[in-house]
Amino acid sequence: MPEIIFHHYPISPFSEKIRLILGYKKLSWKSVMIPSIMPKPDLAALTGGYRRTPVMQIGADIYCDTALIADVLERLAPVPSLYPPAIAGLAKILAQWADTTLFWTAIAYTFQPAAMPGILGDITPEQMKAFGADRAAMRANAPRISLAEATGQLKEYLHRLEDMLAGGQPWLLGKEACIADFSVYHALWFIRRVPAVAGILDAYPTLLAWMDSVAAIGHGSFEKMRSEQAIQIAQDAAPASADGVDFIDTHGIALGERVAIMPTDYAFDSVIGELVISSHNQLALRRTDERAGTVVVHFPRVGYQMKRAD
Ligand SMILES: N[C@@H](CCC(=O)N[C@@H](CS)C(=O)NCC(=O)O)C(=O)O
Repeated sequence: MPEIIFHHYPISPFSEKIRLILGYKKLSWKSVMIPSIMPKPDLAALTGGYRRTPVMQIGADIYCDTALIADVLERLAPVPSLYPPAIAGLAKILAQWADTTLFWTAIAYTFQPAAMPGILGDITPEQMKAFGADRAAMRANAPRISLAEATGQLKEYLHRLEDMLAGGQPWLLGKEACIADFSVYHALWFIRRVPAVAGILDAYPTLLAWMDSVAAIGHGSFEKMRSEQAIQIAQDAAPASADGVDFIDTHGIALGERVAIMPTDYAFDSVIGELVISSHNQLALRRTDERAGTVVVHFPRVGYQMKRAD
């Protein structure tokens, strides 16, 4: 098993999704703490500018976005599977809804004025202000729903999720856990950890019991690693070979051309390098960094956009 280096911070919901998947697959991993707001110079040395959280590193390969990180963990440790064959398509589609619609509804609900002090832990008003400014810049002009809409929509989503468990099944899609359990869980985890807003979940006891089962999975075993050491590991390693990976060209861009890749939804920081993978579900580019050396930065297809870099 290669060394799994996970770059994250404690209160990040998407990080909690992957920490639990690491636990589900009983993996050992290295934990590198990253800042929750910009600047993130050590993370940028590895990613080339992608700033979102979390990021997974294996040697000189850097994996952005939890959808792709989950796929890589599935490849490294196929059992137990995140994508049981009979429900794989449905699981991925439900996970994508949870990582976008449900997540942003949960965020809009949780960041209400009365809850502010409990959300980010023990921080000063200046730090709170800096956090707000950072997220406003990251989200650019992305629309944000009002608290009234978030409350009503969240209750309806919670009701639907509670209905999914009504037949007595242990996991959202049946007898086996799958990627959707982890994606739905992390958005609700963010609400539950803030006492001023957690009460909204009390009306859904079956959902709360399911949340307890997901939480009981734990985070696997991990040790702390310093970011400088993670950069040194990248510098000392060579990226994995991309030979034999399927090439699917939907952009009219050949392997080896210089490209810029960035998210389609928010945090539009582009990463520039030479295209090395353009497969059915992944895009990856190679770049050379002063501190990290030559690294390959991987992104999922879904949720990302690529352009030729001029
Ligand atoms: N689609 C991304 C979303 C990641 C995301 O939005 N993460 C939040 C934290 S939970 C983030 O990046 N916030 C800004 C930051 O950490 O700088 C994924 O699945 O990894």
